Amino acid sequence: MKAGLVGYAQTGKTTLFNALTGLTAQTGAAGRGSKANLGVIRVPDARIDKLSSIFKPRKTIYAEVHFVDVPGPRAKGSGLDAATIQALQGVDALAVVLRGFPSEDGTVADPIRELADFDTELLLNDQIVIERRLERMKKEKGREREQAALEKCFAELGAERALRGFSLPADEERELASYSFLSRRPLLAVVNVPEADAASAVAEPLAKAAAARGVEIVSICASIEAEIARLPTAEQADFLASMGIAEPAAARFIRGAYKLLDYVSFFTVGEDEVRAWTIRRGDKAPRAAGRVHSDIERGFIRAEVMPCDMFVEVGTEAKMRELGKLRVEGKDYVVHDGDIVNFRFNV
Ligand SMILES: Nc1nc2c(ncn2[C@@H]2O[C@H](COP(=O)(O)OP(=O)(O)O)[C@@H](O)[C@H]2O)c(=O)[nH]1
Ligand SMILES: [Mg+2]
Repeated sequence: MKAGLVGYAQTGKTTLFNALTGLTAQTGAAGRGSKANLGVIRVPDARIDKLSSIFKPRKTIYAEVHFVDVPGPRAKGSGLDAATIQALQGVDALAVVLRGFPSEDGTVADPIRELADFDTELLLNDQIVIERRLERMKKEKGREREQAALEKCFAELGAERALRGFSLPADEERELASYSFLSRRPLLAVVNVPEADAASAVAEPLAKAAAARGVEIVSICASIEAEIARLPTAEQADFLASMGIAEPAAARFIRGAYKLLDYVSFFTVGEDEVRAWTIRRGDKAPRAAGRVHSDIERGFIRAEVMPCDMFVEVGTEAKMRELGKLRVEGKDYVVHDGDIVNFRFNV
């Protein structure tokens, strides 16, 4: 998964990026360059840890999230520049960082306002794209359905509603497949709260405002988390506990993003490799096979499936088979979160 951290200047994007990735990109004015920072983290997963202790494989591979720290608009209403738009179009999840701490000059935090302003930014950008497209289409023939779909989107945006909650009949939906509207992307809001609120849940009014926009929200204190990320791994858990924080920012962020995108994980196991793979909830076995290799999807015969939770208790595939818990599934099988899958294929 690729996630883009966006938002206004001085909201703590780079600090959060550092906290999530354990890297140290420059924060503050000096770090506000035009280039995006790139980082990768492994998705923590206790199930993979357990499988790895059973198989003792040569390689243990966790799912990964790639992060881009996008410079973003400098001030409200300044619009999204071309570089930002391009960076945003390449990500699966948009995460907007909202300032929840008082700024250096003492300006109070207003994350509800900031979320509304940023959403407007996305929405205006889509409006411009659609307007231009409709203008050009006037001269083209045979594109009535596409035009109708775009006009409906345009009306929705005109009512100041983002497109993420907007649905169209399937035939019109297909016409929009080649567009990547920013306001239609799943959006995760990360409110960067002061240290005193590091362990608190998202404030009720902000949680409601986010829900009304169809936005998932998590609360993180980026400055504390960045400090923690710099500690040796062995000391991190104690420090978190002393702050009353149940789990590190990366884990909370990833959970929010997975929920938002409706992602689930399945596993492949063996002496060579224990590995987590990410798919969308509802994906069927051949599509899941395609994550591993396109040949396996092409030559898919069947999938042998065991639920991970039961497997780690039982301990061996032979016993699972005896218990009748190793199932053979075909191409219509919907892969579940936590399935251990062995694909049979022929190419
Ligand atoms: N008090 C406080 N300051 C923060 C926090 N996160 C970032 N800052 C400060 O806000 C300024 C901007 O941070 P930066 O991460 O560069 O923001 P960006 O412009 O969004 O990338 C820096 O001076 C940070 O030290 C936070 O959680 N609390
Ligand atoms: Mg920055």
